Amino acid sequence: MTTLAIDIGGTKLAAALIDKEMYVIDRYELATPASKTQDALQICLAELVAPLAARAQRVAIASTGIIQDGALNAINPENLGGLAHFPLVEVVTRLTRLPCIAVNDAQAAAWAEYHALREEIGDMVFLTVSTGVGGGIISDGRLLVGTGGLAGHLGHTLADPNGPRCGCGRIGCVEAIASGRGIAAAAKDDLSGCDAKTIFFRAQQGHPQAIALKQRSAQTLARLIADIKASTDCQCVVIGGSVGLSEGYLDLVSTFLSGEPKTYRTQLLAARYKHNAGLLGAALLAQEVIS
Ligand code: ADP
Ligand code: BMX
Ligand code: ZN
Repeated sequence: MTTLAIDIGGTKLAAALIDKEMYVIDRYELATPASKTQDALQICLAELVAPLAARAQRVAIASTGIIQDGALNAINPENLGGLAHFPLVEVVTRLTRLPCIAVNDAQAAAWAEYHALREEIGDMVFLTVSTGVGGGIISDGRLLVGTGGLAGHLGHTLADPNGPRCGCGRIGCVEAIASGRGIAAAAKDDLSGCDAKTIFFRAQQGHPQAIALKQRSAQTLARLIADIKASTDCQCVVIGGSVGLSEGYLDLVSTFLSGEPKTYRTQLLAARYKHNAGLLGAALLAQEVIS
Protein backbone atom coordinates (compact mmCIF):
# COMPACT_ATOMS: atom_id res chain seq x y z
CA MET A 1 0.00 0.00 0.00
CA THR A 2 1.27 3.49 -0.84
CA THR A 3 0.79 6.28 1.71
CA LEU A 4 0.43 9.94 0.87
CA ALA A 5 2.28 11.58 3.78
CA ILE A 6 1.88 15.29 4.58
CA ASP A 7 3.98 17.36 7.01
CA ILE A 8 2.51 20.69 8.12
CA GLY A 9 5.07 22.98 9.76
CA GLY A 10 5.03 26.65 10.70
CA THR A 11 7.31 27.53 7.76
CA LYS A 12 6.76 24.83 5.14
CA LEU A 13 4.31 22.16 4.04
CA ALA A 14 5.72 18.94 2.56
CA ALA A 15 4.03 15.99 0.90
CA ALA A 16 5.41 12.72 -0.45
CA LEU A 17 4.41 9.25 -1.49
CA ILE A 18 5.82 6.57 0.81
CA ASP A 19 5.86 3.01 -0.52
CA LYS A 20 5.40 -0.16 1.56
CA GLU A 21 9.17 -0.42 2.14
CA MET A 22 9.03 3.13 3.55
CA TYR A 23 10.92 4.70 0.66
CA VAL A 24 10.09 8.32 -0.16
CA ILE A 25 9.13 8.16 -3.84
CA ASP A 26 8.14 11.72 -4.63
CA ARG A 27 8.33 14.91 -2.53
CA TYR A 28 6.90 18.41 -2.89
CA GLU A 29 7.19 21.50 -0.65
CA LEU A 30 5.20 24.72 -0.35
CA ALA A 31 5.52 27.68 2.03
CA THR A 32 3.00 27.61 4.91
CA PRO A 33 0.46 30.40 4.32
CA ALA A 34 0.41 33.14 6.97
CA SER A 35 -3.32 33.65 7.35
CA LYS A 36 -5.71 33.52 10.28
CA THR A 37 -8.37 32.00 8.08
CA GLN A 38 -8.65 28.29 7.30
CA ASP A 39 -9.17 28.91 3.58
CA ALA A 40 -5.52 29.70 2.79
CA LEU A 41 -4.26 26.46 4.36
CA GLN A 42 -7.01 24.47 2.64
CA ILE A 43 -6.01 25.91 -0.77
CA CYS A 44 -2.32 25.05 -0.17
CA LEU A 45 -3.18 21.52 0.94
CA ALA A 46 -5.28 21.02 -2.20
CA GLU A 47 -2.33 22.11 -4.35
CA LEU A 48 0.04 19.85 -2.44
CA VAL A 49 -2.01 16.64 -2.66
CA ALA A 50 -3.21 17.13 -6.25
CA PRO A 51 -0.20 15.50 -8.01
CA LEU A 52 0.01 12.61 -5.50
CA ALA A 53 -3.43 11.51 -4.26
CA ALA A 54 -4.36 9.30 -7.24
CA ARG A 55 -1.34 7.05 -6.58
CA ALA A 56 -2.04 6.57 -2.83
CA GLN A 57 -4.41 4.35 -0.83
CA ARG A 58 -4.24 6.19 2.52
CA VAL A 59 -3.13 9.53 3.95
CA ALA A 60 -0.90 10.18 6.98
CA ILE A 61 -0.50 13.73 8.32
CA ALA A 62 2.22 14.97 10.68
CA SER A 63 1.27 18.46 11.78
CA THR A 64 2.41 21.22 14.06
CA GLY A 65 -0.08 21.83 16.88
CA ILE A 66 -1.95 19.64 19.33
CA ILE A 67 -3.70 16.98 17.29
CA GLN A 68 -6.80 15.50 18.87
CA ASP A 69 -9.63 13.67 17.11
CA GLY A 70 -8.11 14.60 13.74
CA ALA A 71 -8.20 18.37 14.38
CA LEU A 72 -5.29 20.79 14.83
CA ASN A 73 -5.38 23.16 17.80
CA ALA A 74 -2.36 25.44 17.97
CA ILE A 75 -0.66 25.76 21.37
CA ASN A 76 1.19 28.72 19.81
CA PRO A 77 -1.02 30.18 17.04
CA GLU A 78 1.71 32.75 16.17
CA ASN A 79 3.64 29.87 14.54
CA LEU A 80 0.80 29.43 12.05
CA GLY A 81 0.16 33.05 11.13
CA GLY A 82 -2.45 33.29 13.90
CA LEU A 83 -4.44 30.23 12.84
CA ALA A 84 -5.65 28.52 16.03
CA HIS A 85 -7.86 25.68 14.76
CA PHE A 86 -8.06 23.58 11.60
CA PRO A 87 -10.16 20.44 10.96
CA LEU A 88 -7.26 18.55 9.36
CA VAL A 89 -8.59 15.05 8.80
CA GLU A 90 -12.00 16.32 7.69
CA VAL A 91 -10.46 18.65 5.05
CA VAL A 92 -7.86 16.19 3.74
CA THR A 93 -10.40 13.32 3.57
CA ARG A 94 -12.64 15.57 1.48
CA LEU A 95 -9.72 16.54 -0.80
CA THR A 96 -8.40 13.01 -1.36
CA ARG A 97 -11.36 10.68 -0.67
CA LEU A 98 -8.87 8.42 1.13
CA PRO A 99 -8.76 7.13 4.74
CA CYS A 100 -6.65 9.54 6.79
CA ILE A 101 -4.92 9.86 10.17
CA ALA A 102 -3.16 12.84 11.78
CA VAL A 103 -0.54 13.11 14.53
CA ASN A 104 1.63 15.90 15.95
CA ASP A 105 4.74 16.49 13.80
CA ALA A 106 7.34 15.96 16.54
CA GLN A 107 5.53 12.90 17.91
CA ALA A 108 5.54 11.45 14.36
CA ALA A 109 9.24 12.23 13.86
CA ALA A 110 10.04 10.62 17.23
CA TRP A 111 8.31 7.44 16.07
CA ALA A 112 10.32 7.31 12.82
CA GLU A 113 13.63 7.95 14.57
CA TYR A 114 12.79 5.34 17.21
CA HIS A 115 12.26 2.78 14.44
CA ALA A 116 15.85 3.35 13.31
CA LEU A 117 17.19 2.85 16.87
CA ARG A 118 14.87 0.31 18.44
CA GLU A 119 17.39 -2.59 18.42
CA GLU A 120 19.39 -0.76 21.12
CA ILE A 121 17.06 1.94 22.48
CA GLY A 122 13.74 1.79 24.35
CA ASP A 123 13.63 5.28 25.87
CA MET A 124 14.37 8.30 23.73
CA VAL A 125 13.22 11.85 23.09
CA PHE A 126 13.07 13.65 19.76
CA LEU A 127 13.33 17.44 19.64
CA THR A 128 12.67 19.57 16.58
CA VAL A 129 14.20 23.05 16.59
CA SER A 130 12.36 24.67 13.72
CA THR A 131 9.71 27.42 13.53
CA GLY A 132 8.90 26.34 17.09
CA VAL A 133 10.47 23.76 19.39
CA GLY A 134 8.55 20.48 19.39
CA GLY A 135 9.11 17.16 21.09
CA GLY A 136 8.14 13.51 21.04
CA ILE A 137 8.77 11.03 23.88
CA ILE A 138 9.29 7.28 23.46
CA SER A 139 9.04 5.46 26.79
CA ASP A 140 9.75 1.73 26.91
CA GLY A 141 9.14 1.52 23.14
CA ARG A 142 5.83 3.39 23.25
CA LEU A 143 5.07 6.82 21.80
CA LEU A 144 3.50 9.07 24.45
CA VAL A 145 0.59 11.07 23.03
CA GLY A 146 -1.43 11.77 26.18
CA THR A 147 -5.20 11.89 26.56
CA GLY A 148 -5.35 15.36 24.99
CA GLY A 149 -2.42 15.00 22.55
CA LEU A 150 -0.20 17.36 24.58
CA ALA A 151 2.54 14.85 25.56
CA GLY A 152 6.03 15.91 24.46
CA HIS A 153 5.33 19.63 24.00
CA LEU A 154 8.72 20.31 25.60
CA GLY A 155 9.17 23.65 23.85
CA HIS A 156 6.68 25.07 26.33
CA THR A 157 8.64 24.22 29.44
CA LEU A 158 10.28 27.11 31.33
CA ALA A 159 13.71 28.30 30.21
CA ASP A 160 13.83 31.78 31.77
CA PRO A 161 11.20 33.39 34.04
CA ASN A 162 12.50 36.79 32.87
CA GLY A 163 12.48 35.75 29.22
CA PRO A 164 10.18 36.80 26.35
CA ARG A 165 6.47 36.02 26.25
CA CYS A 166 5.69 32.90 24.22
CA GLY A 167 2.77 32.77 21.79
CA CYS A 168 1.28 30.03 24.00
CA GLY A 169 0.67 32.59 26.76
CA ARG A 170 3.50 31.62 29.13
CA ILE A 171 6.55 33.75 29.87
CA GLY A 172 10.02 32.45 29.04
CA CYS A 173 9.27 29.15 27.27
CA VAL A 174 12.18 27.29 25.61
CA GLU A 175 10.41 27.92 22.27
CA ALA A 176 10.35 31.71 22.78
CA ILE A 177 14.18 31.67 23.00
CA ALA A 178 15.58 28.68 21.10
CA SER A 179 13.26 28.34 18.06
CA GLY A 180 13.72 29.91 14.64
CA ARG A 181 11.07 32.49 15.50
CA GLY A 182 12.61 33.08 18.95
CA ILE A 183 16.06 33.66 17.44
CA ALA A 184 14.66 36.09 14.84
CA ALA A 185 12.59 37.97 17.45
CA ALA A 186 15.67 38.66 19.58
CA ALA A 187 17.73 40.04 16.67
CA LYS A 188 18.62 43.76 16.90
CA ASP A 189 20.35 46.50 14.90
CA ASP A 190 21.64 45.25 11.53
CA LEU A 191 20.15 41.77 12.15
CA SER A 192 16.67 43.03 12.98
CA GLY A 193 14.13 41.57 10.54
CA CYS A 194 16.43 38.66 9.57
CA ASP A 195 15.23 35.07 9.85
CA ALA A 196 17.16 32.36 11.74
CA LYS A 197 18.67 31.00 8.52
CA THR A 198 20.21 34.37 7.69
CA ILE A 199 21.34 34.89 11.30
CA PHE A 200 23.12 31.49 11.35
CA PHE A 201 24.75 32.30 8.01
CA ARG A 202 26.05 35.54 9.53
CA ALA A 203 27.26 33.60 12.59
CA GLN A 204 29.39 31.41 10.28
CA GLN A 205 30.93 34.63 8.94
CA GLY A 206 31.85 35.69 12.49
CA HIS A 207 29.11 38.27 13.21
CA PRO A 208 29.25 38.68 17.04
CA GLN A 209 25.51 39.23 17.63
CA ALA A 210 24.62 36.31 15.32
CA ILE A 211 27.06 34.05 17.19
CA ALA A 212 25.51 35.10 20.51
CA LEU A 213 21.96 34.37 19.23
CA LYS A 214 23.01 30.92 18.02
CA GLN A 215 24.71 30.19 21.35
CA ARG A 216 21.67 31.37 23.33
CA SER A 217 19.48 28.94 21.39
CA ALA A 218 21.91 26.02 21.79
CA GLN A 219 22.43 26.70 25.50
CA THR A 220 18.67 26.85 26.11
CA LEU A 221 18.30 23.53 24.29
CA ALA A 222 21.11 21.94 26.32
CA ARG A 223 19.39 22.99 29.57
CA LEU A 224 16.12 21.52 28.30
CA ILE A 225 17.93 18.26 27.49
CA ALA A 226 19.33 18.09 31.04
CA ASP A 227 15.76 18.54 32.36
CA ILE A 228 14.53 15.84 29.95
CA LYS A 229 17.23 13.44 31.15
CA ALA A 230 16.19 14.11 34.76
CA SER A 231 12.51 13.50 34.01
CA THR A 232 12.66 10.57 31.53
CA ASP A 233 16.12 8.95 31.98
CA CYS A 234 16.19 8.67 28.17
CA GLN A 235 19.06 6.81 26.48
CA CYS A 236 19.44 9.48 23.81
CA VAL A 237 17.97 12.70 22.44
CA VAL A 238 17.57 12.97 18.66
CA ILE A 239 17.54 16.47 17.18
CA GLY A 240 15.84 17.55 13.96
CA GLY A 241 14.30 20.64 12.34
CA SER A 242 16.15 23.12 10.13
CA VAL A 243 17.68 25.00 13.08
CA GLY A 244 18.54 21.74 14.86
CA LEU A 245 20.13 20.21 11.76
CA SER A 246 22.06 23.34 10.74
CA GLU A 247 25.84 23.17 10.55
CA GLY A 248 27.59 23.19 13.92
CA TYR A 249 24.37 23.44 16.01
CA LEU A 250 24.43 19.92 17.48
CA ASP A 251 28.11 20.33 18.42
CA LEU A 252 27.28 23.56 20.19
CA VAL A 253 24.41 21.92 22.14
CA SER A 254 26.79 19.09 23.01
CA THR A 255 29.39 21.55 24.33
CA PHE A 256 26.81 23.25 26.56
CA LEU A 257 25.45 19.87 27.74
CA SER A 258 28.96 18.79 28.75
CA GLY A 259 28.90 21.71 31.22
CA GLU A 260 25.98 20.07 33.09
CA PRO A 261 26.62 17.46 35.82
CA LYS A 262 27.18 13.98 34.33
CA THR A 263 23.85 12.65 35.69
CA TYR A 264 21.96 14.99 33.35
CA ARG A 265 23.91 14.25 30.18
CA THR A 266 22.73 11.89 27.46
CA GLN A 267 23.79 10.84 23.98
CA LEU A 268 22.88 13.41 21.29
CA LEU A 269 22.11 12.32 17.72
CA ALA A 270 21.12 14.18 14.56
CA ALA A 271 17.83 12.94 13.06
CA ARG A 272 18.70 10.12 10.66
CA TYR A 273 15.69 10.90 8.45
CA LYS A 274 16.43 14.63 8.51
CA HIS A 275 13.52 16.58 6.96
CA ASN A 276 11.56 13.39 6.20
CA ALA A 277 11.25 12.23 9.82
CA GLY A 278 7.71 13.60 10.28
CA LEU A 279 6.52 12.20 6.93
CA LEU A 280 7.95 8.74 7.64
CA GLY A 281 6.68 8.61 11.23
CA ALA A 282 3.15 9.50 10.19
CA ALA A 283 3.31 6.86 7.41
CA LEU A 284 4.49 4.23 9.92
CA LEU A 285 1.62 5.08 12.26
CA ALA A 286 -0.90 4.97 9.39
CA GLN A 287 0.42 1.53 8.40
CA GLU A 288 -0.49 0.33 11.91
CA VAL A 289 -4.07 1.63 11.88
CA ILE A 290 -5.26 1.73 8.23
CA SER A 291 -4.83 -1.63 6.47
P1 ADP B 1 8.91 23.84 9.83
O1 ADP B 1 8.92 24.58 11.12
O2 ADP B 1 7.89 24.33 8.86
O3 ADP B 1 8.87 22.34 10.03
P2 ADP B 1 11.83 24.04 9.35
O4 ADP B 1 12.21 22.81 10.11
O5 ADP B 1 12.47 24.23 8.00
O6 ADP B 1 10.27 24.16 9.05
O7 ADP B 1 12.16 25.29 10.29
C1 ADP B 1 11.98 26.60 9.86
C2 ADP B 1 12.91 27.53 10.64
O8 ADP B 1 14.27 27.11 10.43
C3 ADP B 1 12.84 28.97 10.20
O9 ADP B 1 12.89 29.80 11.36
C4 ADP B 1 14.10 29.18 9.34
O10 ADP B 1 14.60 30.51 9.39
C5 ADP B 1 15.07 28.23 10.03
N1 ADP B 1 16.14 27.70 9.14
C6 ADP B 1 16.02 27.15 7.91
N2 ADP B 1 17.21 26.79 7.42
C7 ADP B 1 18.14 27.12 8.39
C8 ADP B 1 19.57 27.01 8.50
N3 ADP B 1 20.29 26.50 7.52
N4 ADP B 1 20.14 27.46 9.64
C9 ADP B 1 19.41 28.00 10.63
N5 ADP B 1 18.08 28.13 10.59
C10 ADP B 1 17.44 27.70 9.49
C1 BMX C 1 4.88 24.48 18.60
C2 BMX C 1 3.59 23.69 18.50
C3 BMX C 1 3.90 22.19 18.49
C4 BMX C 1 4.90 21.83 17.39
C5 BMX C 1 6.16 22.68 17.52
C6 BMX C 1 7.12 22.48 16.35
C7 BMX C 1 1.76 24.92 17.36
C8 BMX C 1 1.17 25.36 16.06
N1 BMX C 1 2.84 24.12 17.31
O1 BMX C 1 5.47 24.27 19.84
O2 BMX C 1 2.72 21.43 18.35
O3 BMX C 1 5.22 20.44 17.45
O4 BMX C 1 5.78 24.08 17.55
O5 BMX C 1 6.46 22.81 15.15
O6 BMX C 1 1.26 25.28 18.38
P1 BMX C 1 7.21 23.28 13.81
O7 BMX C 1 6.21 23.96 12.97
O8 BMX C 1 8.32 24.16 14.23
O9 BMX C 1 7.73 22.02 13.18
ZN1 ZN D 1 5.18 28.47 25.11
